[in-house]
Amino acid sequence: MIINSQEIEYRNFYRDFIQSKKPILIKSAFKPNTLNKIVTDKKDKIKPLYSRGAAPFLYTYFDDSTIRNYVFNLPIIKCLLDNPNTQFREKMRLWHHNKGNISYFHYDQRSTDLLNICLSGSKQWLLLPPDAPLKCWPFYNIALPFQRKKKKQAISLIMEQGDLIYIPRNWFHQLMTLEHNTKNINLIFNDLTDNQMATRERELTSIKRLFIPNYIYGDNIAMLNNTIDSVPILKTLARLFRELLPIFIFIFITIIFLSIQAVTLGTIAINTIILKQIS
Ligand SMILES: O=C(O)CCC(=O)C(=O)O
Ligand SMILES: [Fe+2]
Repeated sequence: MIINSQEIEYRNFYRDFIQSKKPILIKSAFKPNTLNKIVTDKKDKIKPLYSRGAAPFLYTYFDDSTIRNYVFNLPIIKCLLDNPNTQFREKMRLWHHNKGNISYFHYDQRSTDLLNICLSGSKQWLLLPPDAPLKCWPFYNIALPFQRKKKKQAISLIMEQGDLIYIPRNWFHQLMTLEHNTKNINLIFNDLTDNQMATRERELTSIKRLFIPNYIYGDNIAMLNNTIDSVPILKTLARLFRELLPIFIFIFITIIFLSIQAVTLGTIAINTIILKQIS
């Protein structure tokens, strides 16, 4: 799970980790100072994701050729980029957090694998595999609170300046920032040899297809789009029902609660009027 950059053969990175979908933290994968300086110089041009828990809610990608050239030419990334089996998204995301920030448990949508490099500071990653999925908010990729027993089983990795982490598609991750001024850049890509999609992700996309017939999933990877086509309509409808059920229950409980409040207030008002009339 943790390896030193000297111990890794970049040529075999795809075969050993990406194809076998094994997360890995590579210590001292790059020299962070030059990149950190480029990013700092450009801080007015690229928009980092600052806020607490920003990860799940904001998807602000930035596009900057100087940063892209630098990042995509780091030997380990270049090796993957040159591999015909990977399809990288050119835009990246920059996270800029202070100590204590938490990006809560979520998985990255669109079945993308992700690489994340740390420019400054440090973060703790908690990882849970897709075969032990957390329950998420309806129609969303963010885990519901609680589920403590499962969350306790997460693997913990500490990422420091100069480290790179690889997280395979559909793995749940939560990040806690350990130092002020922690910056990390996230790159995503699809492994074109891999047509596995998490069941819920596939069914959620199939629901989208019901409403938007030409909906294209993710970065238009044919293999994944074909997989979605094969979801039976009954499974799609069952998923729709399962996602809507908690919303209906919530609305139902709210209506009952408000009705009880209204009846109680009404009774109090009537009693007050009667008491006034008696006296
Ligand atoms: O750094 C963070 O807080 C969030 C990173 C993340 O979720 C990602 O790279 O996918
Ligand atoms: Fe993420």
